[in-house]
Amino acid sequence: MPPEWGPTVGSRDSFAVVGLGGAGSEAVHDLVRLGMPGVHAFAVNTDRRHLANIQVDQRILLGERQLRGRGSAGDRPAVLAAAEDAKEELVRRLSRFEIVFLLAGLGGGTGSALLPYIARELRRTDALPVPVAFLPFQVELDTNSNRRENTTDAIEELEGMGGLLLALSNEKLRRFESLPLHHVFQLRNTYVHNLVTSLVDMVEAPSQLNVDLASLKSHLDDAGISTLLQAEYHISEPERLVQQALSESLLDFRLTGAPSALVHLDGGSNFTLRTLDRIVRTVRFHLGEPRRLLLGTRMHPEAREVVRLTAVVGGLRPTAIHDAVAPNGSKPSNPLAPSARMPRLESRP
Ligand SMILES: Nc1nc2c(ncn2[C@@H]2O[C@H](COP(=O)(O)OP(=O)(O)OP(=O)(O)O)[C@@H](O)[C@H]2O)c(=O)[nH]1
Ligand SMILES: [Mg+2]
Repeated sequence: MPPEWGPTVGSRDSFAVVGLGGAGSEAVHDLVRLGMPGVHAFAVNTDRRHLANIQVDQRILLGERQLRGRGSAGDRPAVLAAAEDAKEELVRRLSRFEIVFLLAGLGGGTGSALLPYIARELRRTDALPVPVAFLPFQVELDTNSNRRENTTDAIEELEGMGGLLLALSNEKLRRFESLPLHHVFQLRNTYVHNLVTSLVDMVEAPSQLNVDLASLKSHLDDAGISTLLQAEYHISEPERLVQQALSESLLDFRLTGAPSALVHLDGGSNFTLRTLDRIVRTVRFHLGEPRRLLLGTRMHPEAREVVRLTAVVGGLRPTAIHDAVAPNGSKPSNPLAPSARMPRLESRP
């Protein structure tokens, strides 16, 4: 257990991160290593040996009867059957949290089955599930029809549910292609860590203009498919802050003509109304006049050079993530993620 590990917050346990299958569990392992105070970590897998090496609070082995603890080798229906057997137990353990981040690499059997399955079951409870899907490399999809089918089935089910859906395509990691692969996955996991901790901070810490869990949930109810964006930038360039959140994202998304946004800003005593205006104006410009904009701020008593923006942007096209796994050549361009620049991937202090 890492030294940063703190007690869970509040009377009801507040937050959980749950790794599903191999890639999802490895991602949660990294998140824990980067420090998630107050966040409970789980790993769920059909592969006993893989599960044993993951550093989390609780490990859950599924499908011993069907799969004998050896993983599913891409057999999504077998994992769905195993999940059905364990449904009550899974829901009982996970529904006591306010927000449950569910992480999985799509394409294999375990993560592709469990991500939509558990998200759907949690949506029937008071917990807010936040699926985080890692989309396979194009070559995996082009050369393996089972991986493609598992991926598209999972995405279709997730998009059909609406709500928050964070999809990160491995293809976007090609901008780091000269680095070792494990390092690239670590960079991506650092990016996910920033997203998770931003959302947790946004709903948890008291603010001047408050965005709490209830307002987040009611915003999501009406927003269709939504994504989460996060950036930090120097206070002197508020426009760059917004541009960075939108254009340097590793997430896959495309907007409809009528998006909505919940924007939360975290700054210091030197954060002025003029800075706020410039940020809001830039958000409105980039989102093409959102039909709804909810604003939250938290200003710390000391001056801060850096402003942090966390945004939940709704109104994504249901086919947006599909596009990310479309066969080569049939991909439309992403109007809001054109940048090939290096994103800032360092963890926040
Ligand atoms: N090992 C690993 N794979 C990743 C990672 N990120 C994305 N992937 C992708 O995750 C996809 C799913 O692989 P796994 O997670 O191993 O599959 P699984 O969910 O355990 O499913 P089965 O092993 O088939 O039961 C693959 O297409 C990988 O390309 C990562 O950080 N580590
Ligand atoms: Mg596996």
